[in-house]
Amino acid sequence: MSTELKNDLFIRAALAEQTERPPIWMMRQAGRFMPEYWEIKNKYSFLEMCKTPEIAADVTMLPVDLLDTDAAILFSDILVTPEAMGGDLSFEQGVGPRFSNPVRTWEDAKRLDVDVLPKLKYVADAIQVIQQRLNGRIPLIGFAGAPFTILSYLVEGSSTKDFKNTKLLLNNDPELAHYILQKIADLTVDYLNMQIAVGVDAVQLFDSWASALSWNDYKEFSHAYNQQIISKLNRSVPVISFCKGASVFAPLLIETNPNVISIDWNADIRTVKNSLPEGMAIQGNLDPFVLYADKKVIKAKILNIIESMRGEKGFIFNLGHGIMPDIPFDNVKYAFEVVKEFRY
Ligand code: 1CP
Repeated sequence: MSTELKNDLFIRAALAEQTERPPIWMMRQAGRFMPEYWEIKNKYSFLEMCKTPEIAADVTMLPVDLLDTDAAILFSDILVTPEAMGGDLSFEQGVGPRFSNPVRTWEDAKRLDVDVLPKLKYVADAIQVIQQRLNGRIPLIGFAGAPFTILSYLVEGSSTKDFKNTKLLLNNDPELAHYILQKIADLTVDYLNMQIAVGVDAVQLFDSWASALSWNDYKEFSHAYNQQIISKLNRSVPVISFCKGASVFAPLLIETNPNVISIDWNADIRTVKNSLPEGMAIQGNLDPFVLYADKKVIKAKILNIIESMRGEKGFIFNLGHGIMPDIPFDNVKYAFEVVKEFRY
């Protein structure tokens, strides 16, 4: 963790302290909506970018410099852990991530490697380079994918709309699902604790596809593992638990005892905040599609969220999910300005 931060607004909010305005960063801020990202992306493959610490640091710093964010997020991907486990991963332009060797049988699952930290040394190296570049300017967030979300990519072999193969596995061979989920959970604990040891200032667990599950399946196949992971983390830095579907699953998300829960846009943020135990902070929850709209609308919808949190301790402004690649950069910049000019 950085010894002294020049801007510690994000950390103070994550620790449920009152701040003069909400800190702001955006999920997927280090990405494709920035023309400067494409200048780098056109020269390298996505995995090359993740695996070359200097390039990962360059991309991490793009939104920090261009948008003056209150937190940086490590440029990497949740899929680097399943890749290190043995997944043959590629990212195809316009198609997204693809594993050529999906994991669907016991035989496939037994081959998954869990002793993967040496293979992920490039992440530790990137964190060190980024922290040198940040030089205490703002905190750096590390992250990992939650086991269920990672499982869905390993089983489907790609992005999916209906999670058909994943659900077939959960329903037909829950024992196998649990076997794989436990492997992912174990290495996620090691991976996040490694990021913390190397120097990130906070970590976020991304359970992007939890919303595909019923309440009971979420409890059994997702929540149980997230709870296990968070209980085993080195709590010297704040832990953020993000879940798409948090509007429904918030009571369970709270049970995992993170410092911050990060919610999507379905719920009224004030209502969810009021259901949190003392000392737990909240992050969210603008619908990212608002950022396609006119500036007047962007401003009104941002202010609506911020105003509704007046008097609350521990609020980090963010989107309810990642920013889309074709959102105009100028609109994103404007959203940052609106939040940064606000004072409670
Ligand atoms: O083609 C390209 O340029 C690559 C696009 C890209 C980028 C910029 C991918 C491929 N990943 C990333 C970076 C990334 N991914 C970050 C960097 C830091 C930041 O937030 O700015 C982070 C935190 C992620 C996390 C991630 N990857 C998630 C969880 C967050 C979320 O949005 O739900 C998920 C689900 C992924 C998988 C993934 N990686 C990339 C793609 C295209 C996808 C598929 C998404 C899908 O299945 O719809």
